[in-house]
Amino acid sequence: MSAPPVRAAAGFTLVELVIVAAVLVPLLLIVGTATKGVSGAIAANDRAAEVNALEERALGEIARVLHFGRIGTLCTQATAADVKAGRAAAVGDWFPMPAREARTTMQLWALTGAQQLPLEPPEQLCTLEFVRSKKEKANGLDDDRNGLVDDGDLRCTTGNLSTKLLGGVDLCSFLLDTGVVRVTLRYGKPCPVGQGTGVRRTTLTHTVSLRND
Ligand SMILES: [Ca+2]
Ligand SMILES: [Ca+2]
Repeated sequence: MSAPPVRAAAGFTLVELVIVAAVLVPLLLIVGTATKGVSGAIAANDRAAEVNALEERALGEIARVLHFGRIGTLCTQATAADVKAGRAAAVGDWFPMPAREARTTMQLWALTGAQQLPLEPPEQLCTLEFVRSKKEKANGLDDDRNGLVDDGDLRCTTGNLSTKLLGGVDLCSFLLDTGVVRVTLRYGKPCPVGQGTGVRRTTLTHTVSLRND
């Protein structure tokens, strides 16, 4: 009696294995790249597992505004120190954002709007800003006793629409440095029931390149 065909015993021929590999390897590469992108975007220092959809959405919106934003239009709001240094006429005025200085407000024109007219870029003015809670003063104290000092919200205004991206923020920093903006956000949330008391803080960092025009 002759031996059964090798193909039946092996299950797959070499040619079939090559075809399967040719299909699977690119798929695995795509999945790997996507995973790397997400983990690179969200560098949470201590509570990575707790970064939920809300925080991801906030970072996603910041990235979208910055990614489509024009670096040449980037401004920040003047503080008393800026006025004293002669950079702006009054506190609160928008002026070109200085490099390598941590700021809590940022405004720029970005291609995030809806296309209204043919050939007209869908540009709109976008503002990202830390807005301190009405119950808090900038005094280094937790005035409203929620466990966070001088805390507030990160808000985003695009066109006429203003939305709260993240609450319980006690550190918000936008730093311009050679074509990129580094965003650092620290926020706190009450500990989940049964997991201790007080507030848990998470710090998110994100670096986005801007369009160079
Ligand atoms: Ca507080
Ligand atoms: Ca305070």
